[in-house]
Amino acid sequence: MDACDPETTRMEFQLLHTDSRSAARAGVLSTDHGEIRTPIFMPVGTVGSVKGVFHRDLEQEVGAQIILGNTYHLYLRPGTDILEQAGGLHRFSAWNRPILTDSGGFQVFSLADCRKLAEEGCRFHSHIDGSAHLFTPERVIDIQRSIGADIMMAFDECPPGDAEYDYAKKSWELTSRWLGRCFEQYAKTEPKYGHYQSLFPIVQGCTYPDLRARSAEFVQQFGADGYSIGGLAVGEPAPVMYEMIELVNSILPQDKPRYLMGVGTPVNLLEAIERGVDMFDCVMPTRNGRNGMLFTSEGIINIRNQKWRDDFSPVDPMGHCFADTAYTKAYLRHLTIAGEMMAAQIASLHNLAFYLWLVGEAREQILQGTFSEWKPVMVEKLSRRL
Ligand code: PRF
Repeated sequence: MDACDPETTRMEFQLLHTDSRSAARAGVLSTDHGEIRTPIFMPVGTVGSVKGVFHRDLEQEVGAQIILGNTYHLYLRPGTDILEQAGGLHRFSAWNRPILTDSGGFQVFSLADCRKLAEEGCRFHSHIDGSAHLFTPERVIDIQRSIGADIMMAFDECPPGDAEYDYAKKSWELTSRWLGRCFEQYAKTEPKYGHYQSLFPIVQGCTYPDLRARSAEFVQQFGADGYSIGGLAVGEPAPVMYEMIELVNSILPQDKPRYLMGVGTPVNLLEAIERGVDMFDCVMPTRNGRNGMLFTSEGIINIRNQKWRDDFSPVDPMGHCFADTAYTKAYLRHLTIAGEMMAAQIASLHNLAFYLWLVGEAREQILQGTFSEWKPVMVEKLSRRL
């Protein structure tokens, strides 16, 4: 779907049901590239590809409704000129469902060399060839316009989980000033490919409740289509992360989607859904999958373990993609230990299909009114090591 009039379309979020015993919600987010049923997990396709998984399988086996791209990576390679010539990332990568892009700040801090943070933005050297670049709030909006993401992220700084209060406060203040500049640039610029692009602010504030609360209030002045929660799962204990999510979601508007960035384990997802989060992304299902970690509804499997050597049962008899029943654990273990590409593909497909099943099942339980009975049973199972 390409030719939509940006004047007349806008992203809509329909809240279908809120759980009576928790803050869990089920909804539908409408974009020009299709609907997203929330809660949802978004597979990470950093450079425009979810590693090792065909788009066909993402759609048909995994049931992915939206995927993620990264401003930092796509700007460095292939570059905005190629993306624009191709007609945007949807066309370039032949993915016709929604795309969300992260704004680059987080990746600059985790990947690039010689970062220099200042009021204007962030100077860095490419992790690929060492070349010098400057990201400013204006620039990352322009780049995301060139990518053509359905959902764009504001430019933020994500401090480490153990940041001191003074640093956390200064960082949040800078992120807040950058947010104003992001929305100014957003208002000044148009979508390039005819479909509507929304811009989500990112709530920061580390683990300091007063900063988190101020951030959750501050971001609302822009009347955005949705809100992201950043700065979590960066080294703080999980209960502290849950506390921050609960606090932030008690302040953010009820009628807009909330996206928890870069989280997490299957248990993290259920705990956050219970506290009112609607959207997630994480490299865990693909990255850990490539290392032989499989997430299942009965617990976590390390497929490299000796115990699977002669286990000829299916990879996951309860699984939701073809690879789960087509192959045995013994075969997948063999491929993993032999370092075969196919092992990474099978594990990635399995883990993504499992994550999408998990959020889809959570959604069903919310709609049926049974989420609060289902969730603790699931959490206990998901925490097991098989
Ligand atoms: N900011 C941005 N992207 C992110 C994060 C953040 O705080 C996180 C933190 N979990 C993951 N990805 N822009």
